[in-house]
Amino acid sequence: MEFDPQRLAQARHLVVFSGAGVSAESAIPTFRDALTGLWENFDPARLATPQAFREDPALVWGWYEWRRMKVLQARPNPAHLAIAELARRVPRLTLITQNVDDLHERAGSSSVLHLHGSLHHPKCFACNRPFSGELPEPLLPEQGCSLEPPRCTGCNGKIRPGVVWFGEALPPHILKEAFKAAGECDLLLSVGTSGLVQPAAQIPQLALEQGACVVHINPQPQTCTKPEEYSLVGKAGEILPQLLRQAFA
Ligand code: BV8
Ligand code: ZN
Repeated sequence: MEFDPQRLAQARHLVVFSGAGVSAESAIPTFRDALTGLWENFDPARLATPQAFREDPALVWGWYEWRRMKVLQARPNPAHLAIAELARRVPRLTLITQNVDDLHERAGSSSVLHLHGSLHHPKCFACNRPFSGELPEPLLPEQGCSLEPPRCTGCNGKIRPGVVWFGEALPPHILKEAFKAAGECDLLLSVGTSGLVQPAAQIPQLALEQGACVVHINPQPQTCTKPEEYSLVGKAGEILPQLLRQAFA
């Protein structure tokens, strides 16, 4: 059975749950692809940790500044723009992202729930204060380099990326709001995520369990186990604009 795009037009509360795949067409490497050049021999789940930062702060800070540079050079793609347009078309939309870039915001989305934090809000590794200084525009070589992190003006501790590392808890209030939306929505679009990382990967399952319709949008076909679960195989930047045309033309 095919997914009927009219369900988008009939949605009462739509949740969009996005992963790195939604930024892929903005040339932002997905989490696994981000390990090239200097970092190509690192396992992301090992580099995106407090231990790695403790061991070699310049290596980790350099990786995040390289990724932030990629984001500053990037532009939102049709997938981000379609999601921002959806919010203007349905009665209620909750946007939950695993991404640490600000491309949803730059496409016009607001109140984005960042489950894994953001590249754009660095904070102090020692006292947790937000970094009050100005980060210079990162001009790193394409293959990347180590970069000493700036210091906290409050306690002189090392500044770290404002992201949630493996082994760190997700922001409780954001996770609670995301679970609540998944628990009460009638339609959830899961866009560009491999669903490997916990607890974020529970979001589509929670929606399915309470009877919502869940649609996966990914070039990799997703296994659908429930009657109300669909897999649209393709790029988000192509499928989402097409769904909008079919639903709201
Ligand atoms: C926690 C921020 C507890 C950092 C990220 C077993 C062993 C060890 C650990 C665990 C385990 N089981 C669970 C865990 C815990 C661990 C975990 O899940 N590990 C995984 C590896 C198994 N989880 C945690 O540690 C979490 N914290 O559990 O804390 C706790 C509780 C209380 C108190 C203290 C502690 C924290 C997880 C958050 C980690 N941080 N990001 C950073 O970005 O550097 S996760 C990071 O990886 C991304 O945010 C993303 O969410 C995730 C995966 O990245 P990608 O693979 O790039 O992206 P994605 O999965 O979205 O895949 C890309 C998809 O896009 C693909 O499917 C591809 O086909 C598709 N695609 C490609 N092109 C397109 C496309 N789709 C559409 N259109 C296209 N054009
Ligand atoms: Zn500090």
